[in-house]
Amino acid sequence: MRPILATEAAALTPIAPELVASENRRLEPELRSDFEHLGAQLARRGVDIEAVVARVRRLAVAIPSWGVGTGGTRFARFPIPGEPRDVFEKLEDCAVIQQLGRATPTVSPHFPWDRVDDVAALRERAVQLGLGFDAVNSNTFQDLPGQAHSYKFGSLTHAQKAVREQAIAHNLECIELGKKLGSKALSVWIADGANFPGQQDFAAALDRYLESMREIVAALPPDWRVFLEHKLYEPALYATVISDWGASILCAQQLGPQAQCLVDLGHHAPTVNIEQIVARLIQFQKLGGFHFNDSKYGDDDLDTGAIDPFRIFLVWNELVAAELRGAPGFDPAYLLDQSHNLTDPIESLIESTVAVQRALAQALLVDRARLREQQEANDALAANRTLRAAVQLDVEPILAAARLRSGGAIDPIAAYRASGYRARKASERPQGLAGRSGIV
Ligand code: LRH
Ligand code: MN
Repeated sequence: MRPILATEAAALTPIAPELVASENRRLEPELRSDFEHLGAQLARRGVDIEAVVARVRRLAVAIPSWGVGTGGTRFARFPIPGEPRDVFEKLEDCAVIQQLGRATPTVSPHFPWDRVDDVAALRERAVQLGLGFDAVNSNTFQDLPGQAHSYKFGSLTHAQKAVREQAIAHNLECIELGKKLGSKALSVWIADGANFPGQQDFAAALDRYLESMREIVAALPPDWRVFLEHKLYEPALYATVISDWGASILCAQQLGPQAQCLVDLGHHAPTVNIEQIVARLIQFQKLGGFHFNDSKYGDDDLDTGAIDPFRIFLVWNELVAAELRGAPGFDPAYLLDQSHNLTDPIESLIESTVAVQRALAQALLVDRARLREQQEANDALAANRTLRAAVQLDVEPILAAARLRSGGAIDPIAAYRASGYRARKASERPQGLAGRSGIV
């Protein structure tokens, strides 16, 4: 590997380590007393706070490369100063999130948005920044300039074979890119569906999906997985081919052990019981992973935990229960998938990672022996109280201690704002050139 330039050395820890250390020195005395207090409270409940901290420190959440640029809606996008203009700058911003939060060691790339000429240089840059690559995302929901066939009427399920072959070839190319980057999974979300009753033969479309996915699964290295991501609607507004967990698990079972289901929290109707879907997917060894975010109405891609933190706790309650009982084949991938229209994406991704850690810590505090007794005794109220008791404790000292012990910031948002990183990037990354690096 060639010697690291001075500028790169500085970029390796995007924020001056001394700044983080001085911020921590300011906050540590308070954290220590809060931690001891919580430790005593938990000890009375028979919970070892150190074990909870250790488990939280082992959690790794992948950052979506498309999440560090500002997102938008069909109405508008409001870029902010210093937006990343290419995947190398996206990695730099992801390194800030990892430096301060110490829970996001990998980035999930999206192709062709993150396409580069020199993939080895991209991997080397990530290594220099202390990052790796998680699942690679294919994209057959947009047409590229000069593309032979349009995806207007679908991709892997399109009625015309030539379009399906083009989409399959793109997914195979993503696998090759992922192999060069050290990924171990391909994530496939397709927009395929219909806007009118009668427009699509539901069974024929699903048959074409399976036929195309079989070619993609056949190209996977033996230690890879493919994640099938279901979504109720949008952009298809009448019927989506892979619309729900039912369609997804049926296809994953048809496609074999390397095919698993990915649960994007925003891809369900508002009233759907997502934690029960998670329990089902675990039971049938088809839970591949998550795209965490939050929503009130549709696929709003809001910050995880910003709208309904209890819902993500209920999901983690199922995940922790599965982990503790040693559920067979249980190895979900955890990723964020968000679109940041009004906030600094780095702050939102830091805060959203903490929201995932918080849900894990709370789920680890559930008194499961007592809960099981109450469930078997049909004592509904007591069982619900036992579950809710876990979210009524302030677990922030556990999360801050986990960050501190992993070399991060006790208060990552305060450290980020004190660093002036965004202002520095605003001068380094002229606004005019701010590319459309996010979702719009
Ligand atoms: C689709 C989706 C999918 C990504 C895209 C960026 O709504 O959740 O996971 O490919 O967002
Ligand atoms: Mn998603």
